[in-house]
Amino acid sequence: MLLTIFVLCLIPLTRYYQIDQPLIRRFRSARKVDPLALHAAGEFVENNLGTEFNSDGSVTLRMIAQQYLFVPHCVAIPTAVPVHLRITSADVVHSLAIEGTDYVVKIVPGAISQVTLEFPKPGIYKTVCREFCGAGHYDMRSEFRVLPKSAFPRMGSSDRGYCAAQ
Ligand SMILES: [Cu+2]
Repeated sequence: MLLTIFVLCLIPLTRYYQIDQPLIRRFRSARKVDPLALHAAGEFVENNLGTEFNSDGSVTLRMIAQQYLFVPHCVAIPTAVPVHLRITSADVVHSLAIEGTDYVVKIVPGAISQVTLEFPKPGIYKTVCREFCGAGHYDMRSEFRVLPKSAFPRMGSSDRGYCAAQ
């Protein structure tokens, strides 16, 4: 009996990264957003989604996960620069897994997940949701188009990069 309890207690420890940091952050009240008001105000309004070039050469990529899509559906990213992905959910728990890499980001409504990614080589990276989120889960996909830096036009500070803009 004691052993069973002990083993059950160990499971959350081994799954720490899945249970997980956005959720813990949420209770620490850092990086909170209102999932029902993402479109209304704040950094996740529609014309702020996509890639933004920062003055230090890095890129900030803002996305929303919702049943059953990622917004924007396709984003353009330059190679070999730090990409600060900031993503949140408009409804339930999702995750963003980038095929061909080890990157998986858990996305929890009410919290912003932030990770820094880097893509050394150009290519098309398919991304999928790996958290079962409902009937349309298996169609929940998007695409990262990683392009050489020269493929990007000079973007103003209010421009955002996504595939249709290329
Ligand atoms: Cu899903």
